[in-house]
Amino acid sequence: HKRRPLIAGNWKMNGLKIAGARTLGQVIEGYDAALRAKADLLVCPPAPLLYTFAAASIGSGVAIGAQTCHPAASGACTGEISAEMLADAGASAVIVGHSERRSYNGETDADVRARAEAARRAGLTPIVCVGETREERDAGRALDVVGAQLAGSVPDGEGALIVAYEPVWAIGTGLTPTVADVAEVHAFMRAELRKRFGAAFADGVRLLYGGSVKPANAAELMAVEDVDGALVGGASLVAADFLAIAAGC
Ligand code: G2H
Repeated sequence: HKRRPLIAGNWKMNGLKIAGARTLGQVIEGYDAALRAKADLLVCPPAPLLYTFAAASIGSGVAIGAQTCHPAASGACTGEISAEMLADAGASAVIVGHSERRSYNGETDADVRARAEAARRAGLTPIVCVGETREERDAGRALDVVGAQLAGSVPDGEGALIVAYEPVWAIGTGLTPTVADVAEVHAFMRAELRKRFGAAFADGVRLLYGGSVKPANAAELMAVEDVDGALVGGASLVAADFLAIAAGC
């Protein structure tokens, strides 16, 4: 691998205190020397679990992240959580612009960029998500859509950055694009980042694939040159599966 792989678990709105702690404990216990040599691990639980997860993972090498953040640092925004608060709770990264947030919460590229900027301001690494819908892919527009989302959602400046390519039609559906399609999109994203930021920065950015990643398909996806890890939803809720995906790096 040109970049150290990252396997990130997006628990979405799943995981309660007791069962979640058990799963995290299994992930920590399973993150042995062989796995540490292969990949970084990041677990992104629902926000109420962040603080205890961060405390429980100290010294384990497993990092803890959040699933979204508000653009502002503080203020009258009932129900929202700032990047500063996530950092205060022990998160080191935050997913921004997941397709579920883009579609259910109406987040635009500009919103996603503002959240990514907030993450950097708070010292968190933003994991910026992009990806086309089935209709867009069928219309031959996948690269156009991904390029536009990348241009609009990734902040200026050479700060911390991870990008996740998640084709909307592959999310939670069990469907995955072909390895060739993933390779094409990831090479395209790398090229777009090089154009905008130069190779020195772009070649260091980790590009994750997300969408129905499971132990059975992880190894072939992780073998793609510009795939530097995975953003795992459903399979990250089972520690053995999450660890098996990392073992496939
Ligand atoms: C895509 C992915 C994780 P899943 O949303 O972000 O979820 O692996 O369940 O498709």
